[in-house]
Amino acid sequence: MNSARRAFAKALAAIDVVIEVTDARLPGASSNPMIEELRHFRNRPCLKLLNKADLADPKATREWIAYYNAQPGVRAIAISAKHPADVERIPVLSRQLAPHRSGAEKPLRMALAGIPNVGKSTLMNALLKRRVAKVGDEPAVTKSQQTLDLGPGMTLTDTPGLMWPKIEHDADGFMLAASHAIGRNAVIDEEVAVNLGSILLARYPAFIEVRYRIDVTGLDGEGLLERIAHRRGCIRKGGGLDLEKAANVFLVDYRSGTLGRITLEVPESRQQMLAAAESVPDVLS
Ligand SMILES: Nc1nc2c(ncn2[C@@H]2O[C@H](COP(=O)(O)OP(=O)(O)OP(=O)(O)O)[C@@H](O)[C@H]2O)c(=O)[nH]1
Ligand SMILES: [Mg+2]
Repeated sequence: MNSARRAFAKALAAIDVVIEVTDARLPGASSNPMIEELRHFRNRPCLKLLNKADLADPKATREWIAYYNAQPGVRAIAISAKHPADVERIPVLSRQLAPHRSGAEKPLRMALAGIPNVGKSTLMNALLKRRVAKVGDEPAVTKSQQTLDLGPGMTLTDTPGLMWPKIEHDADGFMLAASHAIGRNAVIDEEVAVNLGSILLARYPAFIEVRYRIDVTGLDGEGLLERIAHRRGCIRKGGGLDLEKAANVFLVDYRSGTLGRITLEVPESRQQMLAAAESVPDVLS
């Protein structure tokens, strides 16, 4: 990852617009602070894409778009890389962000950047209308940068997913793992599922009730996982509940959108999380 970070920092010198791809289901947690820092350092404008909007809660997405569009140098839109009409907006908006770049002499140079598994390569393929990059629902599919011409006077660079060295807040780590930006070996599925369970019980209890046909009254994340294990017959050979299997059922249902259109955080909940983290004395954190 370190070399990918260095390569990105270097590439940015010859990039006019940073197209930061985030996951619309967790826009704050899936924004890489390092990309933001490097972009400011080079003074480059940002087209912020909240991708996978087809899986996210439309109301929450509207709140995030308004929040980001209030930031200087940022233009934010929600898209699905799988919807061609959404994808077509990207070159047009990028041009508006760097109007000084035009013609063959000064092509508009765009780079897709973001954390792993948010859909950068899917977008690269959609923008070029052919399969030039490998995609897959796991982190670190793309291993190196590639730059291609995107019509006359425009180039586009796909970059490997970039994580930052230390995820500061556990809540972010859990959201990232639930959405598969962090690989399976880096986290324990059961813990991730319990955490996802508590978020969904608070934000979307009806989706859980409908999908698993259970009453969620009084349940916490752990209780929910046990109920899912019962419901889905996740039983170990010896007779106990197989919570790891239940976690997998639950995570697959969430990731595929089967549970419904879900967003794990909104600007307000993120501000609260950050404020609470700041108020913890250093010795306890
Ligand atoms: N539902 C939905 N799935 C998407 C969308 N965009 C991408 N995906 C899926 O997300 C997964 C990851 O896509 P990639 O394009 O490989 O992601 P990436 O950002 O290039 O990932 P790395 O190369 O690992 O950094 C794939 O399974 C895609 O099919 C979208 O807008 N909606
Ligand atoms: Mg990729």
